[in-house]
Parts: sequence; structure tokens; C-alpha cells
Amino acid sequence: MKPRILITARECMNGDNPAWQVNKAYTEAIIKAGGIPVICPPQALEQLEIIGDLCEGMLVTGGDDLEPSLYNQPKHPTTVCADYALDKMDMELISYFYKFRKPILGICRGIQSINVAFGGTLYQDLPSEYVPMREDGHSKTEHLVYFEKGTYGEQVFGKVFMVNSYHHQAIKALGNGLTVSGVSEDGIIEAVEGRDLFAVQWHPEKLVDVEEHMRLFVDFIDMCKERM
Ligand SMILES: [Mn+2]
Repeated sequence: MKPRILITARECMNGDNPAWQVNKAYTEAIIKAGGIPVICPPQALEQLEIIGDLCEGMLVTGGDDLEPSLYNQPKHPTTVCADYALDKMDMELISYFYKFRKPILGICRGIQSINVAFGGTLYQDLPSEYVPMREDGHSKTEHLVYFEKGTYGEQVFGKVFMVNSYHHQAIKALGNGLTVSGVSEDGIIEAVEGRDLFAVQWHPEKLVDVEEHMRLFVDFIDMCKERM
């Protein structure tokens, strides 16, 4: 049996038509790891819960920035908010899956959504809000992540590992119930873990040919199988 993995869809434009989209790299990584992707657009909570009940796990993917009022901050000029309905859906589903001990894997904006769902906050603009940081920022680059001793992240990646980096926001105050798993050389939190939960700031779905990055998907799907 293959576990069903809920992935929330982002709004985009298909020519003149508003549409829903999920980057193919996410669904393909889930399929490659042995899961079944289930794409879900924003809708009422009672309907989200019905879909949640049918799925064994949730992949919280990348996208535009979260609405900063969700963590009680005014909006920074560089913050690009897509859509409050999406933010609300991601928050509700993260809480629902966590409550029922269904595994959650977070990627990029996903680690930020998870952190805010657990009561944490974000840097809205690393280049202006975070000192010291690497000269080229964290956008369109690669950098090392150092993993904390005794964490799941260390089990997969060892002490230090190269990741890709495409972000201008990141975790500031850590959410309750989360543990820091990996940190960049300039001190940005790049991986967190919690009960049946792992999340990263980089994009492992674009690195599935590297065994360690692919293992995040394989381990996640294996954990979801245990819930069947
Ligand atoms: Mn980074």
C-alpha cells in the first residue's frame, strides 16, 4: 500500500485565468519515494479535515511569503504575500495533521509555515534584518548546513552537508515543540524537527539525485506507511 500525501496548491495565473499550481518537483519526489500526491486547494476547514482524514501525511511546500500578521508583525516592504486563504489552510492542516500524529515534511516556505503554526516568528527580509550573514545572501546559492548532534538531520546528513538556498525569509523565534536540527554557517536555522515532523529551508526536491536529500522523502513516506 502506498500512503497518500496531502500537498496544498498555490494560486497562480494561467493566462487570464486564476489557477492552482504545485511545482512538479514536489509531486515527483513523493512518487519516487513511493507515495501518492493528493493536491488540495483552499476550502472550508471541515472539508480540509475530510481530505486530511484520507491522507497519511502532509508535505508543506514552498511559495510566496506568509502574512506577517499571523506572527503579529507589520509587513516589511519586501514581503510578498500571495494569499491569506492559503496561509490559513496551511496553518489549519499543519495543526490537524500534528494533532492526529500524521507525519509532516516541510520545505522552504513550509518550514516557515510550520514554525508560525507552532507560535514562532520569521525574519521577513534577511539582507536587511539579519547580521551577520553571508555576502551573497541566501538567494540562488549553495551553502553548508551544520547539523546538531543526536538529531535526525545528523543521522541523514552527518555533521555538515551542502544544500541549495533560495530564500529571503527564515525562522527568527523558534516555535514551541520544535528543535533546531541544522544551522547555516552564518547562523540561520535551516532545519527543524519535532514529533513526526521534519522541515528544511532548502529545496531537497530539486536534489533527489543526491542520496541524502532523497532520503528525506523516503524516510517520510516510510513513516507515513506506519500510520496505515
Ligand atoms: Mn539558506
